[in-house]
Amino acid sequence: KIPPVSYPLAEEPAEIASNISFHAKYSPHFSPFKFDPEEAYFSTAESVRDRLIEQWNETYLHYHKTDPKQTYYLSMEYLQGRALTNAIGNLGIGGAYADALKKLGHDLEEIVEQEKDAALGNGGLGRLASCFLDSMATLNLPAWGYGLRYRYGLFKQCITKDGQEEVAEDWLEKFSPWEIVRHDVTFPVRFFGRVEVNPSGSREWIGGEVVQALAYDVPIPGYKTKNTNSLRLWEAKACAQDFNLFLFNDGQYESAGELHSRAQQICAVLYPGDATENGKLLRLKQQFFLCSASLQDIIFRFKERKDACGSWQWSEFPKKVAVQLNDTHPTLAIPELMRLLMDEEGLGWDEAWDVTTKTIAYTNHTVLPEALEKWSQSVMWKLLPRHMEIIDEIDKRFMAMIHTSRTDLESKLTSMRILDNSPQKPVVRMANLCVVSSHTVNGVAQLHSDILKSELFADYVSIWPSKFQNKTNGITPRRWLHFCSPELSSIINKWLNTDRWVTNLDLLAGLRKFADNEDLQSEWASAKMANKRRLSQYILRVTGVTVDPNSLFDIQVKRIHEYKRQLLNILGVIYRYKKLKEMNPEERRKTTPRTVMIGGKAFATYTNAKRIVKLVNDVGDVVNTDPEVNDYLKVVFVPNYNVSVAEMLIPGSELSQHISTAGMEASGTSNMKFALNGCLIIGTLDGANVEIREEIGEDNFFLFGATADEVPKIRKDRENGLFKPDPRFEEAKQFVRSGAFGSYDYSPLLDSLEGNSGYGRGDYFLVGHDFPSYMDTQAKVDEAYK
Ligand code: 26R
Repeated sequence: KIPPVSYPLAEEPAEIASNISFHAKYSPHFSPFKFDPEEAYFSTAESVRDRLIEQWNETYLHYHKTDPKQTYYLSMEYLQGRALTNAIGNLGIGGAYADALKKLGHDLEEIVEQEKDAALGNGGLGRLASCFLDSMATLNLPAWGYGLRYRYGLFKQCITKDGQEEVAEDWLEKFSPWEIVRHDVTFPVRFFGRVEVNPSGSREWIGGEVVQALAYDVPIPGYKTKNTNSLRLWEAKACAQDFNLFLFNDGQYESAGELHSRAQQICAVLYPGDATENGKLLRLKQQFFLCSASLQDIIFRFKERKDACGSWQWSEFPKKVAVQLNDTHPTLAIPELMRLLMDEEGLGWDEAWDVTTKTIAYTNHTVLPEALEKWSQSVMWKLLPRHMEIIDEIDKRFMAMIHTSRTDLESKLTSMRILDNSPQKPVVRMANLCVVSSHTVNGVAQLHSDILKSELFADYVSIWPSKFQNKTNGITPRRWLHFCSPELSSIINKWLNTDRWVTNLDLLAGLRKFADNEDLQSEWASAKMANKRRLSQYILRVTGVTVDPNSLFDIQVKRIHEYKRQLLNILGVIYRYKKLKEMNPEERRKTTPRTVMIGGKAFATYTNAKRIVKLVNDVGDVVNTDPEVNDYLKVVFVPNYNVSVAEMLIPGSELSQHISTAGMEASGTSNMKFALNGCLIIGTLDGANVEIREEIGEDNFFLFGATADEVPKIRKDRENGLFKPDPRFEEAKQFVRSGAFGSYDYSPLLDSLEGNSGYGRGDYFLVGHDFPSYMDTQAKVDEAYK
């Protein structure tokens, strides 16, 4: 037990300032006697962390005493972004810290910019995980996140004359003040090896290589509550015994440290490329590492709490533990929980299965076939022999159940099974394993959940009708309005006469009755203008392009993907540019000036996505330097889109584009962030757009394009040669082919929009089909803006 210690937490700016100075002096990170913005950031963060630690320990003790059912969110990704503004905002001490820093000669706004984004995720799925953590803490839910502490998170995107270049981003270069290493929380995680049958008949997984999982905890403070949850990130470490001193002293330095460097590889990077066999194996190791360490920790905590109150049974486990799988990436939690219960705790199959299925739930985040995980059975047998035995048994029992009680489904069994034993490449279908082993399966927006039931998981619905549910995604209103647009936030406070909307967004409906009030409108417009000016300055700083805050700010930011159709956006811009060129000056003056901003990262090996990035940049270079049109159109590629850039862009937006091919975007979450910031949407009926449109009203949503149920017929018609392209679409493509945007060869990209079928052809994403209705709808946007 730690001897009681009291550490007065400062409330007054003067005390806070001295607290910050204390950290600068006694926990220095740089040479003494300097207190530049960077040192000021670290000292400020440490001073904030002191407060979090108090609340955090109290929260843990509270959970420990009250032993509530606890949720564990298992995710390979967290896109946390920066933590400082969020922490002081949630603690309600933002003003005091700003004043304290002023006393120390610094400006809080500049200090928070010193922090590097924690980008341990790729996009929507990772940011959703981080938003959930924030909201669960705010709702006082006992909920922890588990993830991996990647040494290198998402790459930094640099734009060169060749387009996107990926550069490693060292978020831990100088240390993160928001993580605390728990040297006492370690678990062994095994790979490879073999299964041995003990004389008693029980099975044991032995041999292979063992690495240690070491816990790093990140505090997750709730808003205006003491509740502070944890995000526990695992790091892989080898032990001292794994270092071969003999080899080292023999001069064989690399071999001596081989086990150490193998352990280090596990958490080296977020999403290691899986084009090679090595890459696939490493990704699978990462997934198992997360699952095994987290479940050992969960079981340890369950037993600790149970042992404290006498005798207990394993059937109580699902009453205390809920494990939510963020997509199929942590699927191995299923066989790992089965293994721990049977091989380590001595339960029989039926009992272990009952506990496992009552504990585990699965969220699906995509219907794109290329994103549905399938792992080679041979790789799995090699890396995880005991888990493959268990998966094999789950598969067998599932088949037996169909044969005995659902003979009507026997003809579907080959595709419903967990194992795909096709001779060319036997694989494990992770989504099927999740569906069979989880008590609930959810999609992330109503339309997406409906598609799961009618397509991807249709065959299972009659077996378990109530297993399939919808949980429409959400976002934290703290980060995505209250903190990123303090101007708009205080206007809302003023008109609602409360700030309770920050934790209860339904209250925003109270603004409706003031919608026509001119004072509210002008206050609102001036907040928007302030945010547009701030954004303009940012754009100038990072791109050198001057944009006019009086033009319509039109933004599309998300990962670059053909289904998200940034190509539709830029082809529309290209057509607009061509028409502007053809106009006389007087005609141009009648148009609505627009600044089109597009940002997002392309996966390093996704060639067409990279071509889209290059095209947007090339179009920008031509348009922005064309004196005839650049008062009426600017095209900006916003480099290195990440959480912090989003916090700058979204408050300054007036129109945002969510224009995926209907049925392909599971939910989208930036659509919610834009809408929350009073931005109108141009979009398709896809993902959560459907529900947002119902909420914000049809007049705030510029709808266009095919609907999800029309898409299959449109594709079929095209295959049958029935597609008649709109002349505007042909003109836009032809303009690019003519070399108007430089000599780069865009034909592979444009060719993907041509022909009636074929790989990389036939316009699978319906850009050509939706182009005319997109252009007509953009014309309505221009009129509305006037
Ligand atoms: C395993 C690998 C191939 C892989 C596939 C897919 C890795 C990562 C992904 C990311 C996917 C699953 C993703 O990010 N999906 C997004 O989830 C968001 C949160 O639910 C949705 O808003 C968004 O529509 C969806 O694309």
